[in-house]
Amino acid sequence: MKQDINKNQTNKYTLTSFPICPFVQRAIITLKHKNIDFDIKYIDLKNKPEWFLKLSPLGKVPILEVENTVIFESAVINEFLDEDTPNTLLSKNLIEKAHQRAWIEFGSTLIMDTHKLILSKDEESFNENKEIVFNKLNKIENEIKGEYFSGNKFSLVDTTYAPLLRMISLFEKITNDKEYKKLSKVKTWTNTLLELPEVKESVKETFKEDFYKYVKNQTNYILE
Ligand SMILES: N[C@@H](CCC(=O)N[C@@H](CS)C(=O)NCC(=O)O)C(=O)O
Repeated sequence: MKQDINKNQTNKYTLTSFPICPFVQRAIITLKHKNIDFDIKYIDLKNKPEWFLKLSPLGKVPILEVENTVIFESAVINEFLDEDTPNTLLSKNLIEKAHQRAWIEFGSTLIMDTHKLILSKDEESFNENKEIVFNKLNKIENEIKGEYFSGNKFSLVDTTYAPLLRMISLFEKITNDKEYKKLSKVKTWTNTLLELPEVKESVKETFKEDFYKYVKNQTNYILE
């Protein structure tokens, strides 16, 4: 459930986005879930503006401008946003919090693996990349504790995996695979996350078409 309007917000946040980027979406989900007011700037990653290259040390989105500081790396942005506003989305129990952070890190790597899988150019590389992704999804399957990753409370772990699970859900070559079909908890978790308004609203209405177009520009294999 989304939190009430954040009345305690003092800082002004500006997020720089490339709309189909899962790392950006992860930050938007946190902002929207916590009802944090923010401005958004869109850039074209193929034609990065000078002002952006000056602000982003790695030339990557997302970046979050707050006061006169630039924060980069989506996991750090998320933790900052979470700490800068009430009602944390991480466990208050230190061990559980470390466990959540570890699985967030695991999710960040899996986003890259999944991106690679989706852009595989032929059957051989697709199968190799699929093994890596499915191996990790199987590990996640054994960690999911309930409706959300950590049980009945939405957390920063969910914000990390929602964009990744949405990407996977767009490709039948992945979802029709018999190994994927066995991942019952991952599938239920995906359905729960994709129904959340903050997850739906973290992308434009044209996301599916935009993402297919992005993929098609690089390979046809996964869409064949
Ligand atoms: N580790 C970074 C990854 C961000 C990332 O890879 N962003 C991609 C778009 S999804 C990007 O900006 N790529 C631009 C480039 O590499 O030139 C994070 O979590 O923020």
